Amino acid sequence: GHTVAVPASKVANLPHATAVPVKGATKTQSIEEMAGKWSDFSFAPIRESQVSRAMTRRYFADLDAYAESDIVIVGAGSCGLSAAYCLAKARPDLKIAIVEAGVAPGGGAWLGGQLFSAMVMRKPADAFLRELGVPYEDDGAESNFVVVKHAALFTSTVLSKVLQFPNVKLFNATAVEDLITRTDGNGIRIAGVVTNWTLVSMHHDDQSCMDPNTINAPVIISTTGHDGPFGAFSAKRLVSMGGLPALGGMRGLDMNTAEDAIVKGTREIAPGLIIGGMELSEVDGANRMGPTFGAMALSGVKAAEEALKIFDV
Ligand code: AHZ
Repeated sequence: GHTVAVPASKVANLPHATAVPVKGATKTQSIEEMAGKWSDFSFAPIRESQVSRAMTRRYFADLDAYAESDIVIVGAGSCGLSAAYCLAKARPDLKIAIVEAGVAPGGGAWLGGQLFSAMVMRKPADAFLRELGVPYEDDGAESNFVVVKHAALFTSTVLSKVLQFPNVKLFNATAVEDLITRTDGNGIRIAGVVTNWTLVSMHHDDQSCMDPNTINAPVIISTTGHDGPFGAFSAKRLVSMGGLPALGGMRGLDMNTAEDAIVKGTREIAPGLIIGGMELSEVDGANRMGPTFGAMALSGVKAAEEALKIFDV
């Protein structure tokens, strides 16, 4: 085996040496203290039911707490995660539920484009990278864009920050199947989301009695991406329920036009429903931009701003 010895004097100065104290834990150790002592090694004992309860108790407490949320973000791609970050940071008093159909949050932002690693962000979206503390390369004053060496570095950073906010809960592997609506004299108001396990949503045709669950919230931010197997969900549902006359339909690729249009157009499409990111291209008939992600980050920033306007009323 290969072990790396860390001098004892330095251990206390490493940030990860400060373990979070766990209630009832026998002893808090650093990984450096374990080094070279594997023959005496054993985990603290556990019973299987404790693992079950540790997970289920928290999950059901979250389902209970977030059944009434302040904001639901549908889709945890680059736009949804950017919106979540801004909202959770600005308003620690608001309960923010993120519902993501996939097991893995991040949407299309794990690669920069095709199967390439680097992620391009046009200026001034570099401001959002500085806000997150994501390192990037800038070719200097001549360059109108910056490059993050791997898209996964952006996505994992924004994701880890979002998940650390105490007022955010991510329900992944969970699909939004419908919108909760209220009708008053002024038409339809969106008042929450109807959810189901994604695997259940995929089997409504061959299994019965798999009714969904719900989350009530006065503001929904939908960022489900452009039309595809899961994409543009809320926009399409809004059309089918008569809340929007028709979809504009995403147009062909034009980076310059597309990114400005998505950021500027991010808004409350129907009362209580803000649409951002590439889902918006289906509403407005905007172009796609391909592998440039600045508009996704800044559409998220704007979606958060639009949501807070609703709360400030
Ligand atoms: O799983 C979807 C993905 O993670 C999720 N999602 C879709 N429908 C859902 C539903 N319930 C819950 N009904 C749902 N979750 O939404 C996420 C969308 O992420 P994305 O990366 O596809 O969208 P985005 O708008 O954040 O980023 C778009 C990135 C693109 S596409 C593009 C082009 O095609 O030209 N260019 C860019 C930068």
